[in-house]
Amino acid sequence: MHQPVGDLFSDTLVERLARTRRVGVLTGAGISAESGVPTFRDEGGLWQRFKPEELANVKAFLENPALVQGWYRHRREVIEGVDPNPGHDALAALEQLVTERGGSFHLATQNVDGLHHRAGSESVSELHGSLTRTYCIDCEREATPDEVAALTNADDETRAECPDCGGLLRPDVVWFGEQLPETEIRAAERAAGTADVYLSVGTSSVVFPAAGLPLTAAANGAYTAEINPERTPLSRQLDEHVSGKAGDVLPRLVERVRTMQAETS
Ligand code: BV8
Repeated sequence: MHQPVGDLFSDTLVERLARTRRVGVLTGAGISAESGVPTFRDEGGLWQRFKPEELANVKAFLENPALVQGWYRHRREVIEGVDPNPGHDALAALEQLVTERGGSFHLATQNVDGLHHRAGSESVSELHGSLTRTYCIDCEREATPDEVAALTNADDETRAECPDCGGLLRPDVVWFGEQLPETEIRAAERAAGTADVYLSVGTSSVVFPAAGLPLTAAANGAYTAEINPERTPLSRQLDEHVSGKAGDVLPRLVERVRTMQAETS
């Protein structure tokens, strides 16, 4: 385990990010926390009021569509009012640094808030879908933003139904027991399996298969680091744990990478 000397993170981590060819990153709700988006399992997090089995699965949705639709409606409203934070911006800047030196960069996110795209990240796999899309479970037609906006105004008791066929509308997110989108998880597993260095940022590392990606990277010889104020079940299996907030650590880390890359270019 490479312990940082003096700084939050080790020189090894900076060197790997500045000098190797393939960089992979996994993010979770923690990177959006500083934008004001509640996490799932922290104090006051989304799940604190509900259990995953109560909301994020098809059976719960069919048994109580208005509750689940209302929860996602609330989360959409939260996301409409927030912006990417310096943690998101730093990962977009890191992608630029890696690609401009001819390297490859891939970001896999469990988040459904679209903030990585808004920060300018390009190579992004949304493993658990996106809150920005809503579709009908019967005819599978995607609801337009205006139709979704109309839902947002519905009171919590009203079931949101497809204007065409009357079927129930659901967010285009991956619920427990549902398969992850094939192209997204395949790209993420390929990136983890070939990475020279892999960052796991802001995730409690308890939801699979996403939580397995940093382990895949480690098993294939990548230098792996976790950025999180707390330790997680993965901490002792990775090379380095950087104890800090993404919005504090990532900008400092990327600045060190930029300086080292400029020195050696
Ligand atoms: C599947 C919906 C096939 C979207 C979510 C293998 C082993 C064991 C179990 C399984 C397995 N394979 C499948 C399973 C079952 C299940 C699972 O993993 N269960 C767990 C709970 C044991 N997985 C599935 O069902 C997946 N489907 O594999 O299909 C299958 C099915 C059944 C059985 C076998 C195979 C589907 C998983 C997706 C579920 N959908 N949400 C939404 O509503 O958003 S999960 C939900 O948790 C979110 O997607 C979220 O992204 C995810 C993980 O949470 P985190 O992002 O990590 O957030 P959390 O709050 O937990 O943690 C925040 C962290 O940030 C903390 O560590 C905190 O310290 C840190 N932090 C806080 N502030 C900051 C910070 N870090 C940095 N900076 C800060 N400022």
